[in-house]
Amino acid sequence: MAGSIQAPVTSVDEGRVALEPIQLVAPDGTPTTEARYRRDHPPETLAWLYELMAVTRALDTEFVNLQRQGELALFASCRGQEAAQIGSAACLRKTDWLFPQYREIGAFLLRGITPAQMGAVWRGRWHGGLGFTDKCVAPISIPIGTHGLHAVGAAMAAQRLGEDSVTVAYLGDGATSEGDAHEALNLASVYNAPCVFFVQNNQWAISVPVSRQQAGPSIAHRAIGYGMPGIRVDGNDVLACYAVMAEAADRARRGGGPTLIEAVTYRLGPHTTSDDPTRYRSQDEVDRWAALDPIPRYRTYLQSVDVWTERLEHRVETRAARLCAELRDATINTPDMDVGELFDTVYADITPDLQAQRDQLMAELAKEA
Ligand SMILES: Cc1ncc(C[n+]2csc(CCOP(=O)(O)OP(=O)(O)O)c2C)c(N)n1
Ligand SMILES: [Mg+2]
Repeated sequence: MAGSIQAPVTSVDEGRVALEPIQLVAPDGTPTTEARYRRDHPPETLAWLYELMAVTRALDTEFVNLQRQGELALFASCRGQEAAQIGSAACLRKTDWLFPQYREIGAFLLRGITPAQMGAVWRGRWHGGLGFTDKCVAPISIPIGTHGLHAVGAAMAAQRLGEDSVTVAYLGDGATSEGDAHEALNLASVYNAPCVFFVQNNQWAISVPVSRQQAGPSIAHRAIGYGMPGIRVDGNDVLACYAVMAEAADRARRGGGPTLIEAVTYRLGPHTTSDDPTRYRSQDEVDRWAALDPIPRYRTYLQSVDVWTERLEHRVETRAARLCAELRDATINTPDMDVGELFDTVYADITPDLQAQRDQLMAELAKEA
């Protein structure tokens, strides 16, 4: 009966989702005319964002080197996505929970997760991911899309505990095609959860282009159907990513519910070190996006506002070199942890089944020794 259908709790003006991404700094490093958001942060903040992006790039490169030298089986580079990751995480509080996919090295660095801790994940040590939660960062999620639901659950928990923290789910463009992502978005909007969905649309899900992920105008436009604000942002513009995330987090914190942000960016490297992207994308396309590299763009902007100095560059290079050395040393030289702990840390008291498995593994390892 049509008359009994209730109006939606939230109404979103469909015109709010603009196709043109929000941009505060143009690719040539000049400020745009966008006036809704601020770009006039204190010089220390502007310099800090640059430092984080540049150090992320350096660490990412060192990770790839370590993999190529046979020290890691696999690595997923975030080259090209530094602005999206740093901008989106830098405006949050340290108590806001991040739920990453697997490519968010920039966000990890920003949260103070050490290179050794990041390296342990990609080295495949059994304790890889431990220590992340101390920084309000969930362990990386290889099963695509599942962590969106965890982010919503954590947001709902914060809501019930009366905390004003926000959770952020980092999803890829490919992840938005997963049923879990739909469930997470729907649940968040129905429960008005303080959760921001930050989709890094890096144009590819392995070899599948974003055009095969959705038939609508954009990923952000799906927000209309969920009854939440959706916004497209230039994912290669760190100040724009900072601004739209700050706005969305503030809204969520004040009880205004979730937001779907689509950061339009590009994965400059292969999907992982096991991938050969020349089999599915053209060099022309890569070159076009390389010209939009977020780091030189932001450096040009900082030069124009007199924040970039030789001293800053030197500080960045020194820190990058130190952290890369830490990563290399920890990855290669950290002794393997006692594998027995894998069983001991599941429950407060080990169950008989686990004890039997532990004994069996230890006996087999003893035979090999
Ligand atoms: C549930 C699930 N299905 C398939 C895969 C295999 N897989 C790994 S990465 C990936 C693509 C993800 O693309 P996107 O979400 O765009 O993230 P990106 O890798 O581009 O950062 C797929 C399909 C997986 N890990 N989990
Ligand atoms: Mg992708």
